[in-house]
Amino acid sequence: MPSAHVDTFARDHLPPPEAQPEFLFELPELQFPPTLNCAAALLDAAVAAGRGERPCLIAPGLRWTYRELQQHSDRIAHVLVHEMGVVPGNRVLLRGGNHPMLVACWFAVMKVGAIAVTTMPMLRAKELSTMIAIAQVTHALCDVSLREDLEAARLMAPVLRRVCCYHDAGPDGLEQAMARYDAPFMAVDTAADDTCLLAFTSGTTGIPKATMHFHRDVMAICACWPPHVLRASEDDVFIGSPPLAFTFGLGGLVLFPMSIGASTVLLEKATPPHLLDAIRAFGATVLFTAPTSYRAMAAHPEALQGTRLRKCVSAGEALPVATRTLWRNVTGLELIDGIGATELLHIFISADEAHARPGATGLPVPGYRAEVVNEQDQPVPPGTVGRLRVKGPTGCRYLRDERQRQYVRHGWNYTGDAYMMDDDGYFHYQARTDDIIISSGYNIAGPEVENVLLQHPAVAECGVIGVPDEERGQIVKAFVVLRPGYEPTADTTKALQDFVKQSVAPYKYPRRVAYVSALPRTDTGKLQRFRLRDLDTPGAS
Ligand code: 3UK
Repeated sequence: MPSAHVDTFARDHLPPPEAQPEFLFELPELQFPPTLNCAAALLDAAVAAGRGERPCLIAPGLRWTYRELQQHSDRIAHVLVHEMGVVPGNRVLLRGGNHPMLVACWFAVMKVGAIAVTTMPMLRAKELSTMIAIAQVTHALCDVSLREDLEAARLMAPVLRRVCCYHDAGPDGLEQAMARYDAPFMAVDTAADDTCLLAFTSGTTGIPKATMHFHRDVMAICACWPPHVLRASEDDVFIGSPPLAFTFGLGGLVLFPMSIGASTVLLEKATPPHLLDAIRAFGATVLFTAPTSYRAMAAHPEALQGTRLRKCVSAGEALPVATRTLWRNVTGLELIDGIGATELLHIFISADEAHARPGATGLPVPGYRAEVVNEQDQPVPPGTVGRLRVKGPTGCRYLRDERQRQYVRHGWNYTGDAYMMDDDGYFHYQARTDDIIISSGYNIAGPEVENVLLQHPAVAECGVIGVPDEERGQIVKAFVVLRPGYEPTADTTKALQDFVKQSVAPYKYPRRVAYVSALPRTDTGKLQRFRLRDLDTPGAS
């Protein structure tokens, strides 16, 4: 089926076929037609199926039905085509907090056959200009409150021709333009393998990488993890913290609820206190957030009493056993852990409430295969730590980037994680492959030591890394945020060290402990271990 792209930039910069992963479409629900537009499949089809009057997007002071979202998206699609000059295949940057208008813009970009490049609100001009240059972004839709950094980025990356702002009452604002159109917009008949989104990895070092995903990939993630593991229903109310620029958020807060006709609450501010309030205020039933956010919310048991929550999903980082236990004690709910990656679009190993095993991420999601292999790419026996590799209906395609050959080898996606599979086929996370600490010849996974420290009452949060040491190569160092009422004294350090020695092999105990008021984290909630390494100035505790 021919591509609908007039601008062939994405297709021209796909990785060469031999550098792409093998894709698996074994499940009957993964048989996609040659033409497929994910906005037609998720939005227009829902209205056509009679769901038009059902609630779809909810935000403070705002409630859109499926039909209202469709109307907004159609108007924006007309503006993109008739006023901004977007043609199929163009890259359209989206910039805004999690809000119904951002979702309407996203669906409009899908409908016109363009490619969405959704960006985190926190990004500044420098980072935006890098992304604009890599993705050759020609157009942008932006929340007016975040306009300045985008305008500054445009001076650095003039390929960006047109910017239009929403939440802007002025004559040039998107709302004024939308008011000029009220006809439906027929979605462009894109090929199932036309790229529809470029998602930048939350990589911590080097030039960011853009991962390419097709209309088919968006539908594939809706067909795998949600029906087989999450099993939510159309009456569920989704809520969560991940930004829509992070594919964890796009899937969990937009694609998955919409694929079953459910509704979703979008919050521009979703720190643990805001999230707690909103869960109650909106009667949310399905929650998506990161492990640290669960831990912070669990510290307020009173605020979690009597909510309607029934399913809670944790991803983005390893889920410590202590956090799983705490959440169960406070809410009675077993967390659904899942590992996903921007390269694979969403979750590929997970376990539902009934199959959860503390300490394990879970089993390969139906549609995916996973293996643990050694340095020679040979599968290792159960119980052995090695590198995780996966394949399924989605997989890594970096836009014009040599690092493709590191992530994809022999048709498999290598996620960069060290894992161990047990005798029952459950996958247990160890650490990022690069973060394994080697001290006096012992391999130590930082997260295992973190898991222990988190069980000590003095510890609110912690991060464990290896720091250089002349004698031992590396030694284990813990950065600890103390709970109120605890002091950063030598006695506390001794108590924490003894606590670790009593729980796991003593060689894993943190020989150094430093106290900090907060840990460095990305917009997606991940601990930035490289910044902890920078903090490790010689001479400091
Ligand atoms: C780590 C986990 C242990 C792991 C993501 C759900 O996190 C997402 O994508 P990113 O590209 O990062 C991928 C890396 O993050 N990770 C994520 N989840 C877990 N480690 N347990 C977990 N449950 O190192 C992985 O390689 O930012 C998560 C859905 C979509 C996503 N993009």
